[in-house]
Amino acid sequence: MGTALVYDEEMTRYKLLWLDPDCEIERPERLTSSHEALLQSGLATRCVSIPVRQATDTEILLIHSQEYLEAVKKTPYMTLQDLQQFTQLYGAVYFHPNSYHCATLAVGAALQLVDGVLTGTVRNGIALVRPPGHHSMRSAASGFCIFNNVAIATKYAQKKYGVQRVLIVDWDIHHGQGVQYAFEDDPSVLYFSWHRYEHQKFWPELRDSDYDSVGKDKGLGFNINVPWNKVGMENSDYLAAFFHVLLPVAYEFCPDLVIVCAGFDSAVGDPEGEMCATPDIFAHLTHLLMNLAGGKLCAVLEGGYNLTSLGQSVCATVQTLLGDPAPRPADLQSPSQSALESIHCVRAAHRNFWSSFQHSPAAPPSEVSTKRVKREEKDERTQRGGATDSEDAVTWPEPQKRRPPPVRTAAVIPEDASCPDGCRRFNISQEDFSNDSTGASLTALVGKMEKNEICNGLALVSDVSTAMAAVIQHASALKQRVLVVCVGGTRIQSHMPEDGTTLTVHFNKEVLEEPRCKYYIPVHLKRGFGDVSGFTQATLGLLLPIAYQYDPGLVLLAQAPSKDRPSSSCWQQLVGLLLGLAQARVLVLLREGHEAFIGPTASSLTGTPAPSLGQVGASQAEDFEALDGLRRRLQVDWKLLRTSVQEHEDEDN
Ligand code: X5A
Ligand code: ZN
Repeated sequence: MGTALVYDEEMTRYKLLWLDPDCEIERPERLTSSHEALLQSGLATRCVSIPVRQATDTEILLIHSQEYLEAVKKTPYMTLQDLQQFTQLYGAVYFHPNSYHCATLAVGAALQLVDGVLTGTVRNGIALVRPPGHHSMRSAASGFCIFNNVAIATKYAQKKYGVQRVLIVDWDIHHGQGVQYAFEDDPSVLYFSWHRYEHQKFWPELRDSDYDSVGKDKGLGFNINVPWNKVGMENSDYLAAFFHVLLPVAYEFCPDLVIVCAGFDSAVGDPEGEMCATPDIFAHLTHLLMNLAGGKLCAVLEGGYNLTSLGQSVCATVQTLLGDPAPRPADLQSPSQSALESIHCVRAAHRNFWSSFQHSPAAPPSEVSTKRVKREEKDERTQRGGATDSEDAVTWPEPQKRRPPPVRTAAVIPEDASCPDGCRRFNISQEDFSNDSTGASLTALVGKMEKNEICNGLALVSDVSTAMAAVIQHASALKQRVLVVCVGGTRIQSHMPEDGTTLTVHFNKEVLEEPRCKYYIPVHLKRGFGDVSGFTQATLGLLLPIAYQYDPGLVLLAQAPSKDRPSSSCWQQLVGLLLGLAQARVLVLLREGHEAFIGPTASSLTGTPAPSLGQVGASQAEDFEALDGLRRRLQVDWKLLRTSVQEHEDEDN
């Protein structure tokens, strides 16, 4: 199952024909250089090329009005003067005689991608298109956009394939108001957008882009806006928005298809966004979406105006779609105060619509409201000494090369057990499968993972504690931080070091324990692992933020003996999400007697998207409340757990 690349040079054949400082950044080179970056890095040849086509009138009319379509259709025959005049009808957009043709190809490219993914020709893919689409409305062009590629693709997927729920993730730095307007009363489409807002001072300066636009009528709750009120947002701000807003809702929504409005003007160096997130972050944003909808993900290019940053970001996204391990999310800071204010406000605005937020404080305290800052306040950009005049001054480190190991998944299993699909059998002693040889095999395996010869692995062991101790000892000799995720069991037997060389998160149903130290975190799930919503809440809102901040070099996932086991789809989600850490160096320990988990574990480790969990209903209040309480206690140490600005709690410790 491959990754589609939908691209055609024809979409580079239009440009701005007159002077307009607002529009000059939208240039043909955006596409040529992104495509060139994919060719140079060798990623393009690994993708399945899918040709573009022109969208039909009927398809364009899924979103746009007849009058608007007819008007745009006349532009190829206009004089330069007429084109300029026509352009004046709209905001921040330009027309060229070839714009209409390219706009039909951009829509057609998105539709071809949807076809590829929904027929199963490919698992996922990206469409590199111009013009972008997310600003265009039923009867209006806007912000370089003519037809709304993603909105049309969404309707098309629903109509042609009977897809029920579509999640649109708009990580472009502008608000896709066109997408919001197209679906704001439609509960079958969940639209999430973050965007530079600056209390309505940033283009398109709409009141509708704020966090309190939550959808209308039947679509109440299905429109989620995260307004960024300051420039300079970083990786941790974006991840916090994913962990604490998008992902809990997305899992609850359970989409059948994910479409990304993949604008890369949200990355560092972009003259429009002026944000500080690095291109690598798109590897993680992509990864975090790849276990939704059974992996059916279509990315459609929107903005992105710094050609270097754009090329790197496109490559980070495509390489992740292809299944290569993401780079380590090094040095994550606390989300900024301003980002936390926004996240707090969004969660509060949606608390009645999504069970994950039901314990969020009701209304943002007035001093935390993002409306607090008066609009006439001094411009942030000049205050920060940011990139007002020279965008070229912004630099960032070259992204690290991602070199996937030659072997993806090793399996340490008894001789008589058959090797799961896609795995390489890895036993030190083939003849004698005893405890000792298992230990030796495990340490040898960890050594090979460290040397980048094998990416990840699973092992069937007779005693999980002993195996765990052996792995931890060996890993610490290699000076690797180890994240231990233990599911089930009563208490971790082996004595874990508490110096930060390992971090243990222990999900269990049986015992209620207090965290012993910053590096031992027991998570009590009263209702057990059968409770899908409690499990996802704990994984998304607690485990992942801590794990990303800890940034392990190795992840050890162990299933301890327990009567209560997670469903295999929960387990696969957990494995899939953990693969975003430690460059996918994940070692899974399964206990003899749990052979049924070998297949699903292997499938996830080899990169198969986890099956959907189904629409996640509300968990019993007590679990959510307990998890929220734990999250609040731990956020002193683990700042990526924060969902709001802290007044005094921080200083308590
Ligand atoms: C697709 C996109 C931006 C328009 C900016 C107008 N449009 N100032 O990024
Ligand atoms: Zn944009």
